[in-house]
Amino acid sequence: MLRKPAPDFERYMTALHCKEPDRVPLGDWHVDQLCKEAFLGKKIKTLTDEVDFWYAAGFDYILSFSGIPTAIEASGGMTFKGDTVHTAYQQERAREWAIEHKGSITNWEEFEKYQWPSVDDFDLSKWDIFDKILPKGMKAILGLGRIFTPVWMTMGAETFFFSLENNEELVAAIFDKVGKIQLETLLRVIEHPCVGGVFNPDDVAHNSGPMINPRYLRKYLFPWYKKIGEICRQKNLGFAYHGDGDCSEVMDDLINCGFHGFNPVQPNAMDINEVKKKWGDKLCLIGNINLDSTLTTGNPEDVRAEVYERIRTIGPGGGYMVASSNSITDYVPLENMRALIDATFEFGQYPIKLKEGVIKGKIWIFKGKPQKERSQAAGKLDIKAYADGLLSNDVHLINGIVAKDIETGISFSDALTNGLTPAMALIGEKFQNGEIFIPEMMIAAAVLSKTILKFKNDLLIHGENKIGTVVIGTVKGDLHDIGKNLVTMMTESQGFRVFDLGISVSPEKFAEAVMDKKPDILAMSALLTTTMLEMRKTISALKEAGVRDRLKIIIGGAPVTQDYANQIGADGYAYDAPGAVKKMKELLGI
Ligand code: B1M
Repeated sequence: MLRKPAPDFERYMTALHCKEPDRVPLGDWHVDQLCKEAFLGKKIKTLTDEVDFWYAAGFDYILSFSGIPTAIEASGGMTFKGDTVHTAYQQERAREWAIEHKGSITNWEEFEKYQWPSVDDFDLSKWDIFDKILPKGMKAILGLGRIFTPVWMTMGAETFFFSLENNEELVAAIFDKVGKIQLETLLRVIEHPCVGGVFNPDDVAHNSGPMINPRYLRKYLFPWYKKIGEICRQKNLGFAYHGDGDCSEVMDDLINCGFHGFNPVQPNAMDINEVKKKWGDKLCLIGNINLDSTLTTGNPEDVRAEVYERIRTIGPGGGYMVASSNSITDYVPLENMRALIDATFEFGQYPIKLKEGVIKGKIWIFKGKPQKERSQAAGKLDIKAYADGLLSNDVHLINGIVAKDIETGISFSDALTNGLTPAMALIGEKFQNGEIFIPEMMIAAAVLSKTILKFKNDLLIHGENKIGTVVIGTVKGDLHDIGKNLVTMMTESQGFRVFDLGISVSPEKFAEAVMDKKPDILAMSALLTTTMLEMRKTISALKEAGVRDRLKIIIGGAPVTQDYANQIGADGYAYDAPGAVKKMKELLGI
């Protein structure tokens, strides 16, 4: 659609202040380079080209980053390049990701040696250029504030989670370093008159809730956000937060930090109508146009209908911006991105008086989160004591409890089956209920593995073996591995032999591993809508190799559903790690 762009940063600020501007603004923070170039019909080589995109697309701002990048973007040593994957733009691309198990700082020695950047190391010259070239009405938003993400990525996810329990001072010291550098960058950049706001993308949650206990976020992270928030408020700058997943538990904290806006209200993790009711008078909601389905597997009519519906329900009264539920990725087709922009202009004029059901299309409606698996913690041993022992992160303590039971004549096999296993299931329930978080789950699973290792000889003496073999991996093109690692640890800790193929595993590699390791179960994890398709391809590869019927296949990951498992002919699906182990046992009749 041809329309004359008329950027007006006041429109953005009015929406951020939860009031009605002239129309609902666009609110995305990241648009993939391929999408921008396809939209413009030219390569983006200069800052002027970059500004051209944001202007032509109809944004009231340009968003650009300065400060410490995430480890994944940092220069030197921290990234892997993977297999190429398809995009929606007739191009293949290699994905990059942070090294999975070990980061650059895992101990004090590495901390001391680490070359921390100073604000003077950052090239901030682009802000001078933005001062000169931004079109009338347009402002720049500083993408900053990633503090949580660089901290955990610099340490590596597992080291970070374990360090919260074992080496909290090191975690605190890294937060302090990163926070200071980001704050100094903020102070330097906001001297530029072109800057109208600050945007802070720093995921702290996943589909089930916060990744770590919010008490750590309150101690180490939110004080930094608060400092940045206070500066933004003093200088009349907009301040918005991007956090995937279910952030319900920390929404009040975010408001208290001074954020005006919350993005992306991930549709399968939070119900935007509920979020609007609870926090909509204090936080402008930005996003919710579904990247899991509508924007990626839907067509332009679906996108148009979903934008209409969100503007109809969330737009009235102000405090809403249309945006994707994460970012415009290279697997969002151009026509769907265009549909999002066009529909925002078409339906977003205030006052909004849109009628229900006028625009037809397949739209996402929140129907509650999938049912969590319930397990029965039962047995003759003191399950609670076992669970407390596992959670204590003290291998000697739990070994002592098990040894005491063995002294009374119980075999280790019994202790494992009727004590440790249900204790781990109980811990799984606590995780599902949000009573404990990823670090505690990982620690308990690791302690259990060590305990099994300690008593392994006893198991061998009694002629027992692993209860089954599992090959697991994250599918091709997908680098997300925290959930997959959790499934691996839980599965191992429950007595399975697990071969973890890592991330970005191609169908061919899965098939080879199946022929080589002869597992009872193949477990695949995917976190992206586009990579989910690799699960179907893997099943086809197994069929071609003639080994599909030798094993059971289980799939999972944030966008995966039972329906999808049925569609592609997998034998099982699980919502989370405890559910995955339960499903594996069920499939093997254990
Ligand atoms: Co990404 N990311 N990310 N990301 N990221 C998601 C997954 C996303 C859902 C966020 C959103 O929509 N708002 C979205 C995907 C949307 C979609 O396509 N449907 C997304 C996107 C878009 C992207 C990029 C494209 C962003 C960009 O570049 N524009 C990019 C893609 C990179 C790539 O993979 N090629 C990207 C990058 C990244 C980081 C590198 C920054 C980082 C990953 C680092 C790493 O894993 N080493 C990251 C993170 C951290 C996330 C979120 C915030 C958290 C994921 C996580 O680790 N959760 C995520 C948002 C979210 O999940 N709501 C998001 C913790 C973990 C314990 O949960 O992995 O879900 P999860 O595992 C769960 C269950 O899913 C289940 O068990 C676990 C819990 O017990 N489970 C299984 C997992 N595997 C299973 C297997 C099973 C059974 C259950 O059986 C075999």
